[in-house]
Amino acid sequence: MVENKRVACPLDCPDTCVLDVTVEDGKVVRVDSARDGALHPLQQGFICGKVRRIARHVHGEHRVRTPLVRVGQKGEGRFEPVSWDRALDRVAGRYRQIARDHGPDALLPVCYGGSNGLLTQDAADALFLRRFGAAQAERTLCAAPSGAAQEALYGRMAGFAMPDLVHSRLIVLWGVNPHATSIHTVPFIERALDNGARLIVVDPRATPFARRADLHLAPQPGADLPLALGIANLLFERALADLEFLAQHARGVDAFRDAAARWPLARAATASGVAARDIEQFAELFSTIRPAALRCGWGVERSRSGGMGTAAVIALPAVAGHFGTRGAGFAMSAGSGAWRGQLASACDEPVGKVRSVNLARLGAALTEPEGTPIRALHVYNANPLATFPNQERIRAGLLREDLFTVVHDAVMTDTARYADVVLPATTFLEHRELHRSYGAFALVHHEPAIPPVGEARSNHSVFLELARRLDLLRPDDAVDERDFVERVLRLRPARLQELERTGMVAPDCGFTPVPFVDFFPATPDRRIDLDPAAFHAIAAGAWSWIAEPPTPGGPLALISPAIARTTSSTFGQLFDGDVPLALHPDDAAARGLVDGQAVRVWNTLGEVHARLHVDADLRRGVAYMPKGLWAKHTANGRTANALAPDHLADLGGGACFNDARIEVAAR
Ligand SMILES: Nc1nc2c(c(=O)[nH]1)N[C@H]1C(S)=C(S)[C@@H](COP(=O)(O)OP(=O)(O)OC[C@H]3O[C@@H](n4cnc5c(=O)[nH]c(N)nc54)[C@H](O)[C@@H]3O)O[C@H]1N2
Ligand SMILES: Nc1nc2c(c(=O)[nH]1)N[C@H]1C(S)=C(S)[C@@H](COP(=O)(O)OP(=O)(O)OC[C@H]3O[C@@H](n4cnc5c(=O)[nH]c(N)nc54)[C@H](O)[C@@H]3O)O[C@H]1N2
Ligand SMILES: [Mo]
Repeated sequence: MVENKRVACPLDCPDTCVLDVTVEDGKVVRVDSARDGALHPLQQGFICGKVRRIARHVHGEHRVRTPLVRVGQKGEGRFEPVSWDRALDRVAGRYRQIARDHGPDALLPVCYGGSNGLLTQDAADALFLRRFGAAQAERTLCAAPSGAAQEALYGRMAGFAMPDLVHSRLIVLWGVNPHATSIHTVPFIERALDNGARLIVVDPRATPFARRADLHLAPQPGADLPLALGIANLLFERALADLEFLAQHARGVDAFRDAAARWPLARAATASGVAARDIEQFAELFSTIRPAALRCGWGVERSRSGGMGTAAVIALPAVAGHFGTRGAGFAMSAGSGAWRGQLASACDEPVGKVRSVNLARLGAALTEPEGTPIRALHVYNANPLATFPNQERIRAGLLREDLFTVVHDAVMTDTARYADVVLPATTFLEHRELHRSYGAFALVHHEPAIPPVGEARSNHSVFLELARRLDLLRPDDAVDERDFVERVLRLRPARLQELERTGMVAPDCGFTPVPFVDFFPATPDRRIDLDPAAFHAIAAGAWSWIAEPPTPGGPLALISPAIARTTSSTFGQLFDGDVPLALHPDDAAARGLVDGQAVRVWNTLGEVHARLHVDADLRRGVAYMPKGLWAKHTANGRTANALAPDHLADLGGGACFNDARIEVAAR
């Protein structure tokens, strides 16, 4: 039987596509963009190649189909199938025993961005984990420094709507690579360029848009703060700042101007590695062309000064007064800020007094615990061995014989190979989901398109089963998935009906609201705060920059941004072969290395064996290897995260992937 189903993609991508799924005898045979009805304006009727081919992920050979228990050594990947009852008894039994012997917060949940859905995280999982008393995981792998920066300056105000980029006369792409990470913004930017808009890209490598830009600034990774403050200083110094806008809509302006004044042109140029004349040109374009839109990505935040760096970047549209018209403003997590008062948390269970563990330091938490050691990990929506910094330390932790590791995933990930128990998870095609986009102004809801593959079960079902087995459920608990949906939705009746009818709805401000017209900063006085109190609390002080990463390494900076073939590590099982390490031709020549050569890449944290790709698109002194690779993608099973340090960013306790410093030699 052939059926058509409609679902929405909740994977960790800003674009949130609504999909038409053709199902034949319970199997997915075709996935494409929804074309009629419920489409938000960002999607434009196309989807990425990864999700178009998702049937290989859902039904392919890497799929985990039954619960598994380990029979080999940890990491060996040898397992034996067991029934759900036996697997859950074993997990619940161990959790109970660990709680008794070591306290319940010896259990650490490890959850990150595998699913961004509102039913697959912070819902039944939170109910179970909070009642059990598990440790609290600080989810800092991504968006923690930039989230703190946005909160401090703008109170997590929404950004501009991506489709409105067509109205911009100047577009700034700062630390973002839309061709890989948010492909639906690409046509809007192209249309603006076709209409004569100017483009500035700030990125240590020449991304596809950098090659088309009027101006490409390639700073040293982690040096956005001196660059952005240097630009702000020029704007003030040369009377290019919009003082009227600042007087009306910002506070802390004098303190910010003083901070910027510490970065006169020559000093900003030296510190950022960007030529003084390019900084001047940025200031000139940015102050004279309107409307101007600044899209800040997540490349900026992943370093020691990434919080302040992001804050300085998103302060620039305020200094130049780029708000209040369509096609102007800034955007990061654009749509997230628009739902205030319209969505509630799916779980109102209070968090007890439990220890808190920063996941960006998972390896340290497992190998050098402060206090009682962690005795159990429950991994879901995450593949920490592939995606978290300081891979070797995480591996050492996962190898601990006294650590009980449960991994709940749809496929046999690198992390799952180290598990004691692997539980098969449903994909979003196999469970109900509710998802708020972080790129589009849209909320989507869907029912399963196909029955669970094999014996897969959803996060919802597994956490409730565990809660039941550990006597944590109460008779009056409303724990159906629909009850969780109901608790989340605080929409006005008309919007609720629209969501029920079409599966998608915009927030109250609509699909394409305009900053400073349809909404304002969500700070207490609705002004932009350019001297936030939160910044004064950090050790280095407000608007300060740390020149060098604290973790020593080699002379080259290694960045590891996203690629189009994976979503973080998701879908990594679907391609094989060596993924190269890229170096600038001069850096390769200085080491006597040639394209295609086998190299070893190392620092004090680890070593990766890869092939060399000589790449003139990189800034000199910068090496590149993608994020989200699996062990099988390099010759020695180690990836960029074996070289990524686990010190924390200045704001939000964020991970510092792009602070890796390395050396490269022939192997
Ligand atoms: N070197 C380097 N590393 C990085 C970064 C970097 O810039 N450089 N960036 C970081 C960033 S931006 C992020 S967001 C993180 C992401 O890190 P992770 O969240 O660990 O990575 P993902 O690949 O998104 O998701 C992990 C797993 O979730 C599973 N999953 C999906 N849906 C479900 C579900 O419904 N239930 C269960 N149980 N599992 C599910 C997927 O199958 C996948 O294996 O990685 C970070 N890692
Ligand atoms: N296909 C696909 N789409 C994705 C993802 C994916 O893995 N694959 N991941 C999703 C997730 S979890 C996220 S967080 C977003 C991330 O999406 P993006 O915001 O695009 O972030 P990154 O890929 O980390 O890096 C973007 C750019 O920043 C540059 N960069 C690196 N270091 C610096 C620096 O110090 N300063 C500056 N100015 N630039 C720097 C990199 O060269 C890169 O081109 O994309 C989401 N979308
Ligand atoms: Mo991310």
